[in-house]
Amino acid sequence: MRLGIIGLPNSGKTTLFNALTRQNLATAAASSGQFEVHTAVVNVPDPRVDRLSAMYNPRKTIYATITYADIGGLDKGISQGGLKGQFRQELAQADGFVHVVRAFQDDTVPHPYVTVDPARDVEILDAEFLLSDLVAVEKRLEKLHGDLRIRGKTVDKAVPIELELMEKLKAQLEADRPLRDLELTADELRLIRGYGFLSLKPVLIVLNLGDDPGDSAITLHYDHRQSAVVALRGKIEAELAQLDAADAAVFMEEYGITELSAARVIRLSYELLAIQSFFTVGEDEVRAWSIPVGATAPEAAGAIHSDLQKGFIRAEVMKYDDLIAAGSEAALRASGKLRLEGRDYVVKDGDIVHIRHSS
Ligand SMILES: Nc1nc2c(ncn2[C@@H]2O[C@H](COP(=O)(O)OP(=O)(O)OP(=O)(O)O)[C@@H](O)[C@H]2O)c(=O)[nH]1
Ligand SMILES: [Mg+2]
Repeated sequence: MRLGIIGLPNSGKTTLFNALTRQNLATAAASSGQFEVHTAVVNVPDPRVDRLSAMYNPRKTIYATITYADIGGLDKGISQGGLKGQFRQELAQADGFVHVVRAFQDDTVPHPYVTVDPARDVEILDAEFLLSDLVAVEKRLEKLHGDLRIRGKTVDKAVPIELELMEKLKAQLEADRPLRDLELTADELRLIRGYGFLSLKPVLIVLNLGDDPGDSAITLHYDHRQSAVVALRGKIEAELAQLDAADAAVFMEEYGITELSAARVIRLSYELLAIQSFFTVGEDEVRAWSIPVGATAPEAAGAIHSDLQKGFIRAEVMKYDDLIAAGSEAALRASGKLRLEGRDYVVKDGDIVHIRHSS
């Protein structure tokens, strides 16, 4: 899973990237405004994994991960005539976005539109994404209409279906609404998956607050599907991410911070992607695996290895809460709470799964 960190120049993208990934990339008051991408993989914090690891004492403990990409260079006008090349590719391949919006006042850091105005800034990039999608939809419509004209009555029956769908997307975009607000069927989503439409992707808006205590009152209304808003103090979080746990604790007390937001942002972005975790356990490793909500037992097996999906026989499933309540796997087995599930079983978040297979 890959999340693109986007935002206007100087909004604090790299600062947030550093806070989430514990890196120390240079930030600058003078934005270069250039297309530039930095990526890092982070563990998704999960107390359940910690607990299971304490129970099984495995050689390895592996958390679910998310890749964050700090994408510099987005600004007003970028989608005029369609996003091009590497830039388009980088955005299109993201599974979702973390949209950093400046809410901090700081005269030493110039704002590209002078005043600090989070709602306006969100609008600016949203409009760019709508325009980028509209250009792509119109291009596709042109091609589909061309196919209809050339081949006349013997046209592939998929063409009119896609045409109708594209017209629906176009109407949505022309009404200034993101594609993720449309209720599309699984079939429709499959049809358009290859286009990488930007306004279809889930988005987490991060309000980057300053240190002024009054900043905590700043809010933003963003009433769209598959989206959420969180606020944090990016600069402090980035500084804290550089410290070891003991020093960070002292620092946090000084600033009156009870919990780091970075961990919360990582979890929120994981949930926003509509993915969930199941676990495998043993002496060798305790591991969290990511699957889409709604995935079946064979699909979960496939996340581990394609051979396990092909040779799938059954899944032994322990509920996380049952295991914790029982105290050990042996006790859970003795109580008859180990379940045997077949191909149609829909795996739930927190399931501990052992795949029986024939391969
Ligand atoms: N006061 C204050 N300054 C911040 C905060 N977050 C970022 N800055 C400063 O704002 C400047 C820009 O931050 P960056 O993280 O580089 O912003 P960016 O969005 O990555 O900028 P570009 O990649 O150049 O577009 C730097 O000087 C940061 O130190 C914050 O929460 N408070
Ligand atoms: Mg940057």
